[in-house]
Amino acid sequence: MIVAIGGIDGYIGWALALHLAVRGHKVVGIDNFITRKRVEEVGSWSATPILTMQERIKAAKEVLGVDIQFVEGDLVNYSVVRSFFEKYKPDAFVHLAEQRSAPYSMIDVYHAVETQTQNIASSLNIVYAMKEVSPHTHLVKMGTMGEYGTPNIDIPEGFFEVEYHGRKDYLPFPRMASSWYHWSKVHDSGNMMFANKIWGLKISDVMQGVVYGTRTNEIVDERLHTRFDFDEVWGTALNRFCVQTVLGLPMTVYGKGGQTRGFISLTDSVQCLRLIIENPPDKGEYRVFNQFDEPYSVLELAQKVYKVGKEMGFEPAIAHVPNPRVEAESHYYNPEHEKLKALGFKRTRELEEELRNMLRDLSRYKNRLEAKKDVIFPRTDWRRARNPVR
Ligand code: USQ
Repeated sequence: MIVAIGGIDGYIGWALALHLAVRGHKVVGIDNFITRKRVEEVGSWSATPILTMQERIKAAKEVLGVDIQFVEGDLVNYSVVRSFFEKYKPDAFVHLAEQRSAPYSMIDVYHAVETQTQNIASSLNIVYAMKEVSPHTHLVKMGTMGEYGTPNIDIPEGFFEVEYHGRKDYLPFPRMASSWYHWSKVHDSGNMMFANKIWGLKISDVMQGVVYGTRTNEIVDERLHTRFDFDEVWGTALNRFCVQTVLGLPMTVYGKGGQTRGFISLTDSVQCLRLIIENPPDKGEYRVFNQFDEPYSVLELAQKVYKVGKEMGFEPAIAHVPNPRVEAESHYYNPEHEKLKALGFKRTRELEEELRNMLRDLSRYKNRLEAKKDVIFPRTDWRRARNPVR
């Protein structure tokens, strides 16, 4: 298949490109390198040193024997998107090119507006370009489990049957997101559903949980590393806990740590995305997947890192710091996740094994982590936007 990856330079994008290329898919990526700039903006960098795109592509050829094509471009620019679709007419387009950090979107009004306008505009540009020049393309749109929030009932995969005042319907499950970033994905989901309804485009909307890990089966050489963020804005919970443990810093569990989320390893994330690509929807179908291995509370994860860290000779510690976010301390959480299993998804990495790999991999880059120690502790506060004057 010809698979296009929007955001190929990112954490999942690069790992997915290698995974698909090794399996014989023709991969073409597009990126404007904005994540590199935005991570620099908050004073950080990737824990793993990452090469330029040209060097990455060369390394993929030398190490894995695969060819990856690349176009530099911004998906917010419609003419760029349309030309891309006209040229490559991909069988699938995986949209991983949105601003993906909740804290980044909460910094101030500019970051909130930037997140929502860029995320929503890029997705709209893609569906318009598909409709105009490539209607056979299957759009795999990265959404987030955070769209649903934490309702006090089970969470279905996108839709549920509801009865109200004696009448029944099959409707989108309510979305109750918890950051401007997560809301941008909710708005996207509405737009994707509508694009499918009016033009019959094939769309898979992927509600993914928090991703963790430093490697996949294809990342077998230092030159093939994908990025790995750990600062308070770009790093996610479990990845940050491993970095904190390597640095001898306490793990920053926000509040009591009762917040529960679905988590998935990077290896399993790219496996799921491949299954979705290789099993496209029927013509005119819009489908929703909940993509995660297992739900864990934040405290449970910190305790796992503590246990594995201790076994490996680190001196882990857990700190309960005031929660900078507005979220429930503890709550019911039971999302369904059967559809990917029906496509053949089987979890490949056990959490403790993956934590061992992460702690080992990150220890090799301890100097890079030390150098950015100051940007690890949380400072972006949901209740207090920073001075918005530019
Ligand atoms: N948390 C801590 N300590 C930390 C960092 C986070 O306790 O040092 C807590 C947060 O308060 C939250 C949970 O861990 O309750 C998850 O936070 P996160 O930063 O790991 O993840 P989140 O902001 O939800 O966003 C990440 C990705 C986003 C993706 C989302 C999937 O950045 O792109 O959409 O995970 S989900 O969480 O399922 O919505």
